[in-house]
Parts: sequence; C-alpha cells; structure tokens
Amino acid sequence: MPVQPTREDKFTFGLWTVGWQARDAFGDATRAELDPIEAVHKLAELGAYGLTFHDDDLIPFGSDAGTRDSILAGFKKALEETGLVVPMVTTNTFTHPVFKDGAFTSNDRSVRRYALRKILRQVDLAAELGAETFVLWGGREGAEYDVAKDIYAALDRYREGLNLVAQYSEDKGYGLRFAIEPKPNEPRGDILLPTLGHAIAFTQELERPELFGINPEVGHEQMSNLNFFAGIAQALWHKKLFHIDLNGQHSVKFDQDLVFGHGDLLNAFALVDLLENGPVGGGPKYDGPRHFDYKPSRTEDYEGVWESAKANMRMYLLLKERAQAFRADPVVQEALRASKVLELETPTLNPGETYQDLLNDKSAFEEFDVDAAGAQGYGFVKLHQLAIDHVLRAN
Ligand code: ASC
Ligand code: MN
Ligand code: MN
Ligand code: MN
Repeated sequence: MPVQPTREDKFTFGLWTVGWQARDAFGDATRAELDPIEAVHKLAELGAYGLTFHDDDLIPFGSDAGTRDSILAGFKKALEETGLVVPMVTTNTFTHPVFKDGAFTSNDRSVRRYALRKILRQVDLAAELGAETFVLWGGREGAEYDVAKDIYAALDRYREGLNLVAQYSEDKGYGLRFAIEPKPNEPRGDILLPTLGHAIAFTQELERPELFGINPEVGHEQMSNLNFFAGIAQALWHKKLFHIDLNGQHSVKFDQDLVFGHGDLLNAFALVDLLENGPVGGGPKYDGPRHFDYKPSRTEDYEGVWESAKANMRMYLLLKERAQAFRADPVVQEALRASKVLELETPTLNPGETYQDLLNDKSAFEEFDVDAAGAQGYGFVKLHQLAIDHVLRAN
C-alpha cells in the first residue's frame, strides 16, 4: 500500500535518532558520524516536517563561540533550504561525566548551577529557532542506592530548577512550554519522575503549572509494564500532553527504542486512533508534532537507517488509515453501542440530581436487578476482534 508522508502529517525526528552511531554498553559504534546538515536534507526528502535536537547533538560539547556560531549558521541555512522546522529542542544533561549524579538534582551544588546555565543557553536557542516546546529528560536524575539520594530534597531542587527555567523563559517573552519526559530507569538504577503519572503530579507543584506538561515515550512507560495508550488518554484528560515520543518496545526490558509500532502493535493502533480521532466518546485530540524518538538498530548501515526512518512514518500512516476504517465501520459502531462503550459518556447523575435524589431513587438500588446486571455480557472480545480484523485488513 503506497503511503507518502507529507508536511501536514507533522512527523519530526530527533537528530540523535538517525544520527545514533550505535555505541552501546557492550560495543563500539557500528556507523560513521552523520553530518546534521545531511540529516536535515535527507529527512526533508523523506517527507518529515521537522527535527529536534539536544544542544550537544548539533554543537559538540565544549565548542568555542566561533565554532558554535558557524555550526548554527550552516544549520539554519539547511532549514531554510528544506523548509524543515524545529518545533522542539532539549538539553543533554546526561552524557558528560559532570552529570553522572544528575543535573537539577546532583548532590553537588556547583554541578546543579552549571546545569542550569547549560539549560538556559539552550532555552535561548529554542526561542531563536522558533521552537514551541522545550523537553527535559532527566536521565541522570536518580540513584543506584537508596541511601545515596535524599529524594525529598532532590524533588525540592528539581522544582527550584524548573521554576527558574520557566521564569527565565517568561521574562524573556519566549512563550515556551516545558515538557518533562518520564523514564523509570536506565541509565540510572532508578530515575526521578519515573512514569507519566509521577510527572503530571509533580507539575502541579510548580510555580507556573500551566507552562509544564509531559513528553511521554512509548517504550519508557512500557518499561514500567504500563499501558501507553491508557497513559496518553489520562495525559490528555489532564491537558498535559505537550509532546510525544513515538517508538517501539517489547515489554519490560532495556530501552529498546525500536521503530514505532514494531513493539506492541495493537497498543500502537489504539494510540494512533486516540491521537488522530480523539477519545471514542468525544474529547480533545493531540495536535502537536508526531515525534519519533527511536534508535536505528545497531545491525543497520546507513541504508538501513533511512529505511528505519521511513518505517516509523509508514507505521504511523498505516495505523492512521486502519483507525479511520475502524471508526467508520458501521459494524464497529454497533459493537461499541452493544458494549456500552458510548454509554460511559453519559453522566451518572441526571442533570441537577443531588445525592438525596439518588437516595430516593428506588430503581437505583432497592428495585435494581443486580442479578440481571451481573449476568449481562459486554461483548468486549467481539469488539476487540473487530479492531484486530481492521488492523489485519481482514474484514
Ligand atoms: C531525550 C529523550 C530521550 C533521551 C534519549 C537520548 O531527550 O527524549 O529518550 O534523550 O533519546 O539518547
Ligand atoms: Mn527510549
Ligand atoms: Mn525520548
Ligand atoms: Mn530516547
């Protein structure tokens, strides 16, 4: 089936994804360095809308001001030539040894101050490039040993740092929104704000909670054995889905960063259906970039890298087409009704009804036929099979 991504699909890629040289904990790089300018041109050619980067992906750590300026000039020229945009940027606060005990939450106060400076510099660049979202992945914010980190104090320092970054952005008039990216572990034994639920709760404690949301990654939630589709539905409900990292993962193991949909395919189908069509009973859709944060497998050469980049977009578009067919199918609509999925939209109380009215309603309790209600079948398996039939184009 021919599927051609276009700019309207809003597909974006991290520079660190296609540019990953496949160095892992056990082995050396298997691919040569990728010139960011080449990445820009290649992604544009494949139909992407934009790209994102950590400061150090583009400008090597420790570059002097002149080098930084000339790299940025070349990068901006490539953006102009291709029309690619930079809707999101992020800061690398995890590679250099200085961050081995964290950035916002390092036990060493001078490291925390250095980290804030590095992040503020990237906030300036985000604004300069017209980004709307600033992602914060605190990969080193954590510990291996419970006694080595005062979690209570670490959360205070995390909040202090995020408040400062947001205040800076507001004072400068940048209008950025900040998205915290949760991950349970790896590279630290345990990472702070391990799941999207922890991160959403944390945003409520910040000075400007409305400026903070989350950037959940498929595999990161699945590493905690959580249902990503369900988590995204809740993030939408909290109005905290500021950005999303799409990739693939096979259950609870190391962070695989596979191509989107190459892990739990059915969950990916439900996710795309939710993002594209909104909650089945009505509700907000996600309208931000469809951002791929994956790693082309270590076995691949550059031909394989670009095949994998295409595969992400292809998976998304195939699932989008399948989700539209699923929703439009009258048999599915009937099954949704039979399963009372759409009845969940109806408030439990009548308009204006009080608890006293409910207490007076004999049909709700005294006369309610619990045995009949307990005996009814919901038909969920049939509904789920219809979804699978659509995914497999079997209907
Ligand atoms: C990020 C992000 C991640 C990590 C990782 C770096 O900013 O979203 O998941 O950094 O991709 O390798
Ligand atoms: Mn990951
Ligand atoms: Mn990510
Ligand atoms: Mn990642």
